[in-house]
Amino acid sequence: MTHFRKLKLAGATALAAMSMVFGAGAAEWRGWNIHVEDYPVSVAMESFMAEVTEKTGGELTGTVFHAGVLGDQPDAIEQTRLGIMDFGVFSLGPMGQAVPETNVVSLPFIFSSIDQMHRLMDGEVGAEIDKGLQAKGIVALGWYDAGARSFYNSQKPINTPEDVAGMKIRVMSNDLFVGMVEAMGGNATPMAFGEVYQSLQTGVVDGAENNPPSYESTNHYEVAKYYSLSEHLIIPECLCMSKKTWDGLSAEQQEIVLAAGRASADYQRELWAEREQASMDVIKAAGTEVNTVADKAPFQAAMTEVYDKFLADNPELTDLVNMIRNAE
Ligand code: BDP
Repeated sequence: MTHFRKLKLAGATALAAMSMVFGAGAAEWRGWNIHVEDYPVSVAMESFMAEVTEKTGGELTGTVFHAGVLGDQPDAIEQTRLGIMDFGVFSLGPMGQAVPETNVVSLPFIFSSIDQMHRLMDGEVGAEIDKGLQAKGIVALGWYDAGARSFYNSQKPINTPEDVAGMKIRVMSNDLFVGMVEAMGGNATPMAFGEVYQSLQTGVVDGAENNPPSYESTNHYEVAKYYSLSEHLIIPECLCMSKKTWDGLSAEQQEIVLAAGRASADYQRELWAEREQASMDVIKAAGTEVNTVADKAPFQAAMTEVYDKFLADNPELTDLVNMIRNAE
């Protein structure tokens, strides 16, 4: 027997022994993350995994892969549904295709504030969306903060919807965001997050939209120096687990995992608040021209057609939309 073959056999025996000790669910979890390592989402995901490992006495272990090295978000969502990926933090923005309920939080200006978003996501609205996710093979363990998204571009400050007209704007992959930009007269280009920097730099797009930490952590401010606080989207993010992985856990493990997910969401929200401030400081120091959109009403008015089309296409989601719109 060759040395190599002996080694392989020894490895296989060790694996078999491990699965006898730990059962079938003993494989290392793989966690998907699009952000760089020091981002609030990333730090909270690490703390989630560490707590799960600690509280299960090492029964459940895993690795978080940061910076999108495991691929783009739409693919990662599919892989999580299939159980190829065990968990990940996803913006609900690009989830609409797979899970229609998530689209309600991608409607522009649907939440009146970040606090309202948290309150509703931690209550009935979050529960409804979790139901939709579960039907598609995903369990929501906690809702993370992603602040509010605003426009940035390389041309000029935006103060009115007319300022967006004629601009090429990158959006996340979801028809709702295409409709949103088109309703202002702009041209929307759905594109992966990782491609935006170069597209801004080479003029493939004039602008994009995101929250301050993402605008800063991706260095987009270097190539699009006008940041206009339109705050048109407040989209929560989900610490999501594959239902396949979840179903393979014991009741006791599920309890630990859920508690760790909730705790990591609380932690992430704290980190988020700090990072938002720090990011604003970084971009201002770098010479970004930041302007507040004094009157958001014309932007909101321009969204009427987006809502009309959405409700016509998804009548079954009317109650969920109204639950948010009528909330205090
Ligand atoms: C960031 C979200 C991330 C999205 C990204 C984007 O945290 O999940 O992929 O925006 O614009 O704010 O694609």
